[in-house]
Amino acid sequence: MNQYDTPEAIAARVRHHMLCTLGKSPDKLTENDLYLALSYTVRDRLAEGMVETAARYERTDAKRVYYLSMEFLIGRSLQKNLYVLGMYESCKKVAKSFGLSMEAVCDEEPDAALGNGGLGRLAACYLDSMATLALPGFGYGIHYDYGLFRQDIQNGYQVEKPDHWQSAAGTLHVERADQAMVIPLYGKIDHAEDRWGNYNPMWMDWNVVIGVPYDIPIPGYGGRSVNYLRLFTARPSTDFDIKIFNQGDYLRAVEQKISSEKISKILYPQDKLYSGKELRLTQEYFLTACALRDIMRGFLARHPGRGFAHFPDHAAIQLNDTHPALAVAELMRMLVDEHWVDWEAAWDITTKTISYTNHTLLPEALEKWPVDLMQNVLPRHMQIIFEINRRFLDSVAEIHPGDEGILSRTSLIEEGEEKQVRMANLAIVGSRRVNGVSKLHSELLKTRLVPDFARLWPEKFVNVTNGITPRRFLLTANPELCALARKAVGGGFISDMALLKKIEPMAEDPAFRDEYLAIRRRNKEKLSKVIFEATLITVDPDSLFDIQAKRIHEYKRQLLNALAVVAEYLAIVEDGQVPPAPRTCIFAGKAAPGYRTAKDIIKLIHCLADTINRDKRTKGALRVVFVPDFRVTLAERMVCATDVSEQISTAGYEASGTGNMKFALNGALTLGTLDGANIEIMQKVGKENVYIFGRTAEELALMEEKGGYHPIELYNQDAEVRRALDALRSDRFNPAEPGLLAWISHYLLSDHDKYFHLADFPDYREARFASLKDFTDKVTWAKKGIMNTARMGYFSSDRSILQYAERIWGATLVPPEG
Ligand code: 26Q
Repeated sequence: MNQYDTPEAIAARVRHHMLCTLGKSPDKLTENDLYLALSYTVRDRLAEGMVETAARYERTDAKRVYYLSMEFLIGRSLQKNLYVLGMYESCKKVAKSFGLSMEAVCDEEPDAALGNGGLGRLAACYLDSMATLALPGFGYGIHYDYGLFRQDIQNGYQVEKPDHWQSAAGTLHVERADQAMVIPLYGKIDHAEDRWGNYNPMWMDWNVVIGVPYDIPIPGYGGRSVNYLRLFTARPSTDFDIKIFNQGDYLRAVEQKISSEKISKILYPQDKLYSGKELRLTQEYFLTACALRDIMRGFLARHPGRGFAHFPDHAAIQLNDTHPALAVAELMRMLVDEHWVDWEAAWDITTKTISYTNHTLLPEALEKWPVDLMQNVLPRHMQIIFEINRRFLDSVAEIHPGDEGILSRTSLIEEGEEKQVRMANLAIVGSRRVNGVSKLHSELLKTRLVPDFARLWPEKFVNVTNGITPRRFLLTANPELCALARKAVGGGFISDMALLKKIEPMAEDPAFRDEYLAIRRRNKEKLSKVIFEATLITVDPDSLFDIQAKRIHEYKRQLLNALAVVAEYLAIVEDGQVPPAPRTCIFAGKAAPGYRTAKDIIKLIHCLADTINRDKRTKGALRVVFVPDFRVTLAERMVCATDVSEQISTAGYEASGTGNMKFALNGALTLGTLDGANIEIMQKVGKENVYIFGRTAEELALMEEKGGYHPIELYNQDAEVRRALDALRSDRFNPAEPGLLAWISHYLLSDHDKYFHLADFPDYREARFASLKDFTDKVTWAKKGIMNTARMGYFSSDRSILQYAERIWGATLVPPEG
């Protein structure tokens, strides 16, 4: 036991922080007081761990991994950190001694929502795993003032509200003002020559932004290793301002102050169609430049005089999608312009250091920046990208003489009316490894998205299937299930999820099954309360909880789910069918603010909920709810309370999915297509423990080739499809607003529905019915759930990180001795 472990010791630290940090009497405290005092207590513990860990990494001189990401979707920290440090149970007692409930105390913390969805949450899971494995790995990101918008619902529509998360989360980070960074932007190139007459361009007359680091400690399980996430806030440069002030240009000085502070003001929502926003480009450069300066400073401090050729032995830089892909040009610029490394050597260093993870195959989601814009914001980088491209295309032309097609396809520059920089091509050319995030995705990446590059460099392309951290999505989200598993097989599975396999035989133990179901039932009850508080809708915890929670997007096909709900409703009220068990259809997710169809889908779900929940005939049979403001904390409450997990994207579109893993780990049965990681989940947990339906990616491609997709035929053939679509057109779900839902049948009956909703509909309906029937048999249901939990070990982010370390980074673990 150390000074942080016992309730008495923790209470003493709490009293100390009440008095000395918060300046309040420690005798009487509110939930918020205790939340803050405990957060400071944890921060003390983590600060010690961080110093100890840094010294260990220093001693071993191990290779460091730098994870560059525009997004880190962290969620809440206090409760998770207490679980990770083994302090939660003691804190519960402390809270009780003050007359407070620990859950209410944790509820004081706002989510740190510095991300949009899967990509940002993956980054957070990977930080957790790197710390748990004692891998010297550090996150670099932006310390946004405003995270992802909060979602309010008004009249069934999404309304975005600002998320000023820092106002209530003040104890998370450690400011490092002494390590601030000077970042140039804009300016021009002076095409000068050096004294030997060589071309020697100089980037001049730039503006300056200061990057101030804020470190968020990331404890590994048990707290022995504590890494950190370094987030940068943009500040105006006062030196520079003073110069302008002295020149008397007061307004310009103030203007510049405002524009530099804008850079870390807000996280950009992931929009369907993204058009080149200058502020976003400055954000991407700001992150990249701050990170690379920090990395370089560390390298030079630790290896003075070592020579840059050794840089790749000491640093691996991972690009989380193309958002930080400017790192390729920035590292080249630093080496060539600032450290006088010649171009070939600099290129060798760069392409041994940087690697790139792709997260999407959607062509419209590939990042491109207008050359004119980049020239203006980053004139020297634009020059460097042109030079990289010139040399790269020369090498391609040598391998494929006379093949103009391959040159235009692989060029870093897209020609046309407006020239654009293709960030994926820049990232691929500048990387040591390129990886997809599931087996299927990595295959499609090579065969469909960038086949030319895959042929040029077959060994560059690798797969690392995504994973999730059990510390948050099992230990914190489902402590009761953890306790049950621990009782049965010991606690090792929190840091070695493969050990969960050992609970497999427990599926045959009636007492274990009963307890498994009882835990699920209590979690569903808690979720029901959350749902009621948010929506005033009562749901029955004994009904099947069927949940689709993820960003709203056409390819994820919330519409397919909604259409099945309509069909099931009509079967009840028109045909008098009595379903084998009651089903509660739960939806949650945010739509990008500019994504019209996604917002209309949210409205549709509310229309269905209003009509169906009000209809007495559906009582005890069907319920529909949309839970607003999906975020990490809501995910934690949902994944442990789900019977059926909807993973129904059009095959070939969901790169991996990670929500699918969170639900399955907690024993929900996947109702899904053969897409992304669903395929691997099915292989691991067994076909008999999932509900798979729908066309494969290959079948869909073939259909497109041979005559295309004609949903009207399905409408004519299938009476249920017909009835559901006709009902949506009839205004029965929107009596107050005629015509409101007519778009749906147009959409779904169009040959241009890229997501083939109706093609999979009959099969989907059957799979839904099969799951509902199985649900009535509690023994079967419990067995299937237990098998899911037992066999999901592979999807731990610890496994993913070990594969990154081996296949991509060449990094080793640095565990504490003893
Ligand atoms: C781009 C430009 C400007 C503004 C925003 C963006 C932007 C932001 C976020 C583009 C994309 C994203 C996020 C993408 C994402 O979350 N992809 C998901 O990544 C997961 C982790 O690999 C996968 O599991 C999901 O399948 C994939 O959809």
